[in-house]
Amino acid sequence: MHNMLMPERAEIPPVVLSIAGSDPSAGAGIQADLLTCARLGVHACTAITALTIQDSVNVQRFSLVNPAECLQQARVILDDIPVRVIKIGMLGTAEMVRALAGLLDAYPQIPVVLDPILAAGGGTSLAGSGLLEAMRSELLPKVSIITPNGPEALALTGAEDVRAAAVLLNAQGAQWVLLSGGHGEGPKLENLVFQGGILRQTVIQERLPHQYHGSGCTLASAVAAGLAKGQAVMQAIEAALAFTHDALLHAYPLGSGQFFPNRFYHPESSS
Ligand code: PXL
Repeated sequence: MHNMLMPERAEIPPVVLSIAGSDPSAGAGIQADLLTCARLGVHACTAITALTIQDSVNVQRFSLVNPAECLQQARVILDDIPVRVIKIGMLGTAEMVRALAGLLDAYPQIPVVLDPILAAGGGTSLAGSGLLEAMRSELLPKVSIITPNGPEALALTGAEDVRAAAVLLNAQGAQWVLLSGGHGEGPKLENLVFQGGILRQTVIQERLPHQYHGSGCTLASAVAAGLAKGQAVMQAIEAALAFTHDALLHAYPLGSGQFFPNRFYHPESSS
């Protein structure tokens, strides 16, 4: 019998698995990943690593999900659903990193996009002791694209400038480094793409005036969504930078703090 609830030919979107923390304001975290992927036509499955308690100003506190339970969330999805890309956000502790590194070993064919979250936009640390070292030694060798901002790249490598940091991240195993330029100064920002220790692309953008909540999550998710749709790495990176810039250009204030990226903005429907 014809099933009235199923379209004749179901359009099946590509799937990203987002492993990240929950942000109740939906500016950052797993909610940002869901919104970004949805807007880009990608189905995001989720495995939650942490529950944060935060508003538009800052994270007040957070509690971590037990790593074994986080892994189970991911494993049942990976065993049932054809995940094209794994996107990783807030991990919180070295234990979570180690658990996840073990999981990734079982799925070596799935590309991994890592947004190395160390702190909330408002400054609160989201990194437990040993997190940096565990990320460096256990996670970087399994990463296809890492998307640090300047401070994250410096903290992860101990380098004194961001270009040297990107080269080190490649050397430590991350195949591609998308170093976002939002934390610098001046009217223009420089996003740099490194592969094999070599600068492959520079994308200059206008610096926008506000503080934004979840710009990094939006960027990394958009990269993951592009890869899931079959784009080549450089194409996915350039499209993600453009998408994030548009979302920030049209960002809106909701609370008293940072602006929220506008992931509903459609250029064609804006006139
Ligand atoms: O924007 C970084 C970030 C990522 N993930 C979660 C967060 C934040 C910032 O607050 O709360 C869950």
